[in-house]
Amino acid sequence: DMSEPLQKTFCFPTVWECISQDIDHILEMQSALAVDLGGTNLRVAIVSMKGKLVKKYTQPNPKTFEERIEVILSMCKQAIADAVHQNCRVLGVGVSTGGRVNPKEGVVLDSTKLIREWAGVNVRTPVSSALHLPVWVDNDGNCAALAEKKFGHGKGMENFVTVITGTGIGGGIIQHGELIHGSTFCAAELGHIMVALEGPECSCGSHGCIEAFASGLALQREAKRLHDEDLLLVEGMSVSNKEQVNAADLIHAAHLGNSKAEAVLHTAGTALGVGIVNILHTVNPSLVVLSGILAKHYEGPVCQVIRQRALSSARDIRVVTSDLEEPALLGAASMVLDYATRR
Ligand code: BMX
Ligand code: MG
Ligand code: CA
Ligand code: ZN
Repeated sequence: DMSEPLQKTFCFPTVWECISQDIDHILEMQSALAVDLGGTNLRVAIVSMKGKLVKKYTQPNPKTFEERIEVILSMCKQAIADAVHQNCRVLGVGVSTGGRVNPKEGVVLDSTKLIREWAGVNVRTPVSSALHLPVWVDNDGNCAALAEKKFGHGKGMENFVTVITGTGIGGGIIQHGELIHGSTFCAAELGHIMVALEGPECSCGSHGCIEAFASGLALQREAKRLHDEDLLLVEGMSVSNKEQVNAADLIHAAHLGNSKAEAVLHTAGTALGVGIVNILHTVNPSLVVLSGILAKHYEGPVCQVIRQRALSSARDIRVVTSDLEEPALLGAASMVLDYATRR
């Protein structure tokens, strides 16, 4: 019998193995460009179908409209060129941005002073016509929620909320598996939930918003204030440049036992916690995902405030810190990956 040795020498893959390897190969190649416009940075990334950040680019977010569009386009062109070398086929561009966004039109309706010259701006048209790719746009907090839903703790969850702390505070609400945008695309601006009648001034022009207590910018403001009053530095601590004192220095000081810094962080965590209790009493989600650099510092205080101040039916909520590297970018990419591959 001749077939015996032949079978032993070659190991033929089954038809099914061939097909699934093919599919894997295609999935690997398909990717999205993600753009994230924040109060400080403009970031672009190549993101694979599986949510892998293949390559990331960062620039300061320019202060003028024209320069911003110019930088977006040049960063995207660079990323498209690099994607070719990485064997990635770019299906489209997803844009995550601070501000109120009409995602149907790809228009930023208005923004706080964190992003100047960014009101009544059509982002889709210039990006799409320069790059010859379809473009999706949504608010950054909303994008963060989409990322949690597709790749993070929100997988398979019908009702959850995310709060992302960066320069400001962004939010996203998933209800019945979908984002809530509201009647004028201003829903889920969770950073501007107010928790004090006479609180610190917010970048939106109001007072007492959770963003004015607990954002990166708010902590930086407090760190600078303490430093100006010679109350920030404790033994074992130094800052190289007084202009660059920031939230990290405040956290460092608190960990070294600076009680003033601890008090600032405690107020910030409490304000955020009270804001989140308000969210629980509005949409009653089953999960809250905290993300951004400060999330792990806030998880404890937020849980404590919920235990103390939420109605008992809302108290058993799960609060977790995101395990995603870049929720806003991943969510921007998910708009492309979900819609561009829909049949
Ligand atoms: C501000 C507001 C939100 C945004 C949030 C987080 C603007 C320009 N921004 O509250 O729309 O979600 O900041 O943004 O109106 P980031 O700057 O922290 O990324
Ligand atoms: Mg951001
Ligand atoms: Ca939002
Ligand atoms: Zn505000």
